[in-house]
Amino acid sequence: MIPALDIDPFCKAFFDDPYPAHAAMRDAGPVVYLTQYDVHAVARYNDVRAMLLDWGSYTSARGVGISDFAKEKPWRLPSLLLETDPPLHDRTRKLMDKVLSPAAVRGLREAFADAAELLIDDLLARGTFDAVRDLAEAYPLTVFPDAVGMPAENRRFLLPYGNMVFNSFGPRNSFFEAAVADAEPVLAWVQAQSKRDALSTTGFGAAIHAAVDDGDIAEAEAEVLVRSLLTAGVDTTVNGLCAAVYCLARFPAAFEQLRADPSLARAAFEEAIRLESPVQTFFRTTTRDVTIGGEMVPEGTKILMFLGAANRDPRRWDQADTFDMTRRNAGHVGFGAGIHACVGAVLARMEGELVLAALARKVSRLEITGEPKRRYNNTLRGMASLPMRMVAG
Ligand code: OVM
Repeated sequence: MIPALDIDPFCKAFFDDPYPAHAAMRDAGPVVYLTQYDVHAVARYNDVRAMLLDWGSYTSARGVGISDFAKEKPWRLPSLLLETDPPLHDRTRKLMDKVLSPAAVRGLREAFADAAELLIDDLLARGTFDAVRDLAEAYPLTVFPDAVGMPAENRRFLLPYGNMVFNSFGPRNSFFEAAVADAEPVLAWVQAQSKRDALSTTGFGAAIHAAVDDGDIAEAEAEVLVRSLLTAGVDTTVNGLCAAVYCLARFPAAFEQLRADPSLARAAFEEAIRLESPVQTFFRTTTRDVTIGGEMVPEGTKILMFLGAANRDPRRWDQADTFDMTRRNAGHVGFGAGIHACVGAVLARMEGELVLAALARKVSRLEITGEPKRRYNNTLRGMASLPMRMVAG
């Protein structure tokens, strides 16, 4: 028997405190049925990881949201990376792996480091600020569009666009409706920015379009792949940085540890990703009758993977709910796993490392000075506002 639970993982109360519900799903069994949405779910580390690795049994091509592309028209043209299986996936992924390679990312390191230093100096001069708007959003919104080769105008549109797409993986609830209320200009802008002529001749965007000349992909495909960068390259990092700053501000001993050894910056960012899991969930769809922990789940079933619950599963992690930047956190699924594992992780980790290293070297005190406000999104976990004071030293 697969346990049936009436948990709603797409409502305000759940987003405010998902952890009791995560535990209830993990403890109920390896696979559960969520009555409110007629979907199955996995929340234990081992089952989430196994599902991420078995793309043959759990397809992404029917969408990685609650909507089944075999039954409903997709909300937007499907991604050629995220919402595909091999062999198409492998062709596009190979190109994106090359565009976002460690060597390509390394070439940006100095510019990204300078931007991080400048940002923290500026925030120290101000003293008080909002760590969401002025730090977590400000940094990726500067460095990432530059790296893609985008023009300077309207870059903030990347935030509402990410908010729309990540909400669209959930049900058509009030969060989704609010996010798409004024979609038209943002969608038009994103589409325009994906075109070759809109992008500089250097940068990730140009590198994707160059593959058209080599005959590797079609022009229209290049535009959809650039769109993937614009979709997944900002909001995710914003919430990762927000998670890291929020952790360091709440755990002063951890911040002291980081100040004493700024080379822990990379590990601190990684631990924040494990603990807060900015991308909380994705769906898969079964391609055949499968067994999960001895329970049969039929072909064509939507299964919700709780990455955030897996990353705090006490079956896998000691002191799972504690922020500990010295723990061995390799193997967390905050960036996914398997063929769809985050293609931009090298870049995201560098951004996190550089911002946290600048904080560690320049700041002596991090203090939350007002009520943190949560941002509600069907997929992303993050904050809308985090009032903060920083002291130099
Ligand atoms: C894409 C895409 C969109 C959202 C998320 C994502 C986390 C990728 O358009 O390819 O990965």
